[in-house]
Amino acid sequence: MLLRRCFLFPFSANRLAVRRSLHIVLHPEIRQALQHQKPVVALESTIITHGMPMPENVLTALAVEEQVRLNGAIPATIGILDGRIKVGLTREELTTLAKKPREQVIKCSRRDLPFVVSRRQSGGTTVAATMLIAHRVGIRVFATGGIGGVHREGQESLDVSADLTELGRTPVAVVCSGVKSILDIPRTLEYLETQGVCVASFESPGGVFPDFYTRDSGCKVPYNLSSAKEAAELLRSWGELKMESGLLIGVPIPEEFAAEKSKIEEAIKEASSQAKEQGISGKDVTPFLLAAIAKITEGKSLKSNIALIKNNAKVAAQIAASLCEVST
Ligand code: PSU
Ligand code: MN
Repeated sequence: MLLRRCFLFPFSANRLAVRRSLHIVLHPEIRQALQHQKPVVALESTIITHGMPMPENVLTALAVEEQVRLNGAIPATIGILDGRIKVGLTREELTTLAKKPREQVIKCSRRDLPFVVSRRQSGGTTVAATMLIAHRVGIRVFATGGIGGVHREGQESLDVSADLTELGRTPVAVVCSGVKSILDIPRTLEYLETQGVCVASFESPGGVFPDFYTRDSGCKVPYNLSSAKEAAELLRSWGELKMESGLLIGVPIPEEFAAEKSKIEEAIKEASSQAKEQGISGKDVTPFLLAAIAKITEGKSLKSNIALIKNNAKVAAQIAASLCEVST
């Protein structure tokens, strides 16, 4: 597939010199792509280290990268190996990270980065950490499954994902299937509004926001994008305005993989009460709930998870490519 160059890309001035940063190692393909202003899509690695079991994690990560390439962009999976922050993990590195015993791999959000680097540890980067690193090297588009949010009863526990504050302060466009229905979606959207994050749905008439496993969270967002081109126009204006906050694009899960709302709700309730009983807290909550829901639904939720992230990678690549003009 012919890769396109960005001629009118509003960030090209920034991108002419690929930004160098201590502790960050760019894969040569990514360095070249950024130097030549080709479309690049960042991908996170917590989904590999903490979000899915083996071997689905590796297979999904590779399938997601393939989707990005098939749709005209270059994938840059971000993760940490022995204290080095890698942008563009190779297949071998990705497999090494996935195969490490869980206790040796840290789930790295913004706050965890300096510690993990100082101890030369390895880790999967969350949406927050991946955004931060992507921005450091000049990548503007990032695809994932779902972002973290305000947890149910978060108004009591203050369990609010650092992904939301990162979206408020880092200019990266995150393409996802909205906010997981294990979270409090209305409060998450309120919080994003407070943080000044522009939130839009994608090909979801009426601006209905997706909720990860199903297409309709029952919540509306103010804007809907009806094509990758429209999304690219939004990104262009966002760049021209030099917004210092992120952008969130919610793509509903493909119809054929969507879960039945009542069944998934039941599984979520069951998983949440298991978490409470077992005293799961802090950063362990999300991985625990994802694994418990997969078990309760006998793997169905995992299938939905894989389908939606592949679809998001496709949309993100099309948006990144659409920001560029065909080279002649
Ligand atoms: N959604 C998934 N799988 C995941 C995550 C989200 O289906 O692994 C990860 C993402 O990396 C996200 C993180 O950034 O969980 C949020 O965790 P927390 O709520 O602890 O911030
Ligand atoms: Mn949390």
